[in-house]
Amino acid sequence: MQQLVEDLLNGSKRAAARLISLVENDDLQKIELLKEIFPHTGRAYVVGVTGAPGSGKSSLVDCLLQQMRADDLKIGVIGVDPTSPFSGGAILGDRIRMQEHALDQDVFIRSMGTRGSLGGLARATREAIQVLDAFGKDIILIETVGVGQSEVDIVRTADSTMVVLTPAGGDSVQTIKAGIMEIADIFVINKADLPGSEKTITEINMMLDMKKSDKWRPPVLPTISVRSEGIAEVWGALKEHRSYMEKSGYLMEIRRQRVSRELTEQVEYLVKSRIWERVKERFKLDSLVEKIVLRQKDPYSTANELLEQIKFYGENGKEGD
Ligand SMILES: Nc1nc2c(ncn2[C@@H]2O[C@H](COP(=O)(O)OP(=O)(O)OP(=O)(O)O)[C@@H](O)[C@H]2O)c(=O)[nH]1
Ligand SMILES: [Mg+2]
Repeated sequence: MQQLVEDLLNGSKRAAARLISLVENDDLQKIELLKEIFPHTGRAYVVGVTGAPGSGKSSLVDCLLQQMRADDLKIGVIGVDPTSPFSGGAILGDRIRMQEHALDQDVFIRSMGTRGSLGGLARATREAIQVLDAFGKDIILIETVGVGQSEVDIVRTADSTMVVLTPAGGDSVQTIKAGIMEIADIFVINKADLPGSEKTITEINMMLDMKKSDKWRPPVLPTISVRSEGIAEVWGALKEHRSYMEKSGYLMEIRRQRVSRELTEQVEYLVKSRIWERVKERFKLDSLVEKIVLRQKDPYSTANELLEQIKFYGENGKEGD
């Protein structure tokens, strides 16, 4: 693994791919790995791209990639699909266009599916970001499908978030879930070649204007990704938002909150796994379950008994509660 990390730091795409598989599979070595690469992280800027299925996220990411490469930036792309159990990069048809970039040494593309739980996916995504950050990517684009809670969790990892919408046609944009209004730093109205895009843009602007705030006012930008139209404006807005985040101190603030959340999560994860290790070592859970089913015991006192009887040791071997 030491070798893999070294290769990663030396720019090996193969090492990056293998290390992401490692974190994705929740490999036992993963904590060691994350420790190892941590000093090399913190440089990349993370951009979330979310929106309904088929709204044109991948096409937009593809166009943005070209813009960013023209500025000579090194780019990582992670496609996260909570509805897909697959992962590894070669599954979604819409990624085929992006494969054109596969030969570019400075572009790394990877897709990730659920495999485990959704919470696990958000975690694996964060860890994959760490790997690409250590790999030296300047910008990491995260594409997530949909706008449910799991995507919001993933988006919380991003420094800037773009929400991709399409012209509402006859529908009113009022149907947009409240959640997205909150997470968007930039609204992209893609497929602006379709009817109704002007109306959609006006409506979103009106909604944004009702929310009085002295903070960042998200721009609402039309694009036609299939023709690479409007992309320079989106890239410009992204750079503006980044500079706003840096100058206002919000970037430090959200990164601090993120670290605090991750530390909490990591402690909870360790406590949980160590307690379960001990419990499983000492007790036959099945027979306890049986007794509870037969009403010979109740789950509440049983849980207390289990915790009272196990000794909980920290990493240095000292006994604790
Ligand atoms: N008319 C029009 N079609 C577009 C535009 N951008 C994307 N599309 C088409 O919309 C379809 C979906 O595009 P994708 O980029 O795969 O959308 P996506 O949001 O990544 O889709 P999922 O990842 O499956 O959620 C494709 O057939 C694109 O060719 C656009 O600006 N105008
Ligand atoms: Mg896509």
